[in-house]
Amino acid sequence: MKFELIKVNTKIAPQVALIELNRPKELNALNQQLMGEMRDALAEMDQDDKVRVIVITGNEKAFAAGADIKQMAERSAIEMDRIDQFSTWDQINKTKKPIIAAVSGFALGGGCELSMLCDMIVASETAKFGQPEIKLGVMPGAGGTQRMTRAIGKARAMELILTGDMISADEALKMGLINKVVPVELYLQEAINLASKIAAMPPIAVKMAKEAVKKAHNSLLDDGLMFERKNFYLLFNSEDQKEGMKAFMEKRPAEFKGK
Ligand code: DAK
Repeated sequence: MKFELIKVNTKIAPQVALIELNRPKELNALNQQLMGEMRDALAEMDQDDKVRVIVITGNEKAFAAGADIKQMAERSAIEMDRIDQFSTWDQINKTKKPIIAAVSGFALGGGCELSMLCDMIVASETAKFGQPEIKLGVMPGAGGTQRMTRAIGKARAMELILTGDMISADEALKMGLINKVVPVELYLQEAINLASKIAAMPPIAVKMAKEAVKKAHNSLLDDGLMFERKNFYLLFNSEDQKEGMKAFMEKRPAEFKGK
């Protein structure tokens, strides 16, 4: 398969595949094309007997700075619903093989949500996690309110989601959001090492164990995701969303009016 916005290496280590987000100038902002390519690559790897574990990474500066604000700034709730990017995220979430996020730099908004959708997160000391959507007049829409709350608890998730503050890799580790923190020059190799360890395990048991761990919270998660999704769409009918995203593009502080 030919990809433009991701790079794929199915032989980064024996039975380990790597997907590298490749929009460096935009800090790997997740536009529709990139997410579509990721969905297709993961679907193919899930069917490929030579791949047992997948690592998703960005670059040193950014794992991903969020969904592409420029692409969604002018959209209405109805357009968002018609485009239905959630079906792409849902497909990605159905990947049966383990996925490890190797995160350095910014993992914000949709980028943080993508890392949390992965099964494990290995971070560099420079990684920063956050859900800054509130500053744009919206809220997390791709699982952030649900997965973060389950990972770090209500009080801390509430604070991060309502303030839009970022946390460091060390803080994320203490909170239980991520698995490991290593120096920046090692984060990708460390993620590949973890992937290789899992790739050496019996693949059917790995698949079933992953499925069972996800089941531990998924029934409630599905309801929560639907609820989050509805509220996220609704916000695209607000003036504050238009102002928040416009202000980002014009590089000025937003003036919210509560409308
Ligand atoms: N979208 C589009 N462009 C972005 C971007 C983003 N999220 N983040 C950065 N960029 C672009 C910048 O506009 C800039 O482009 P130029 O001005 O050079 O053309 C370039 O990347 C470099 O960024 P900066 O110049 O801003 O770099 P700095 O180092 O100064 O700052 C930063 C880095 C990460 C602090 C800053 O770029 C920033 O605040 N970025 C926005 C972070 C953010 O608010 N993220 C949340 C976005 S909302 C959905 C699924 C998911 C979502 C929504 C829907 N569905 C399935 C429907 C998720 C929503 C979000 O993530």
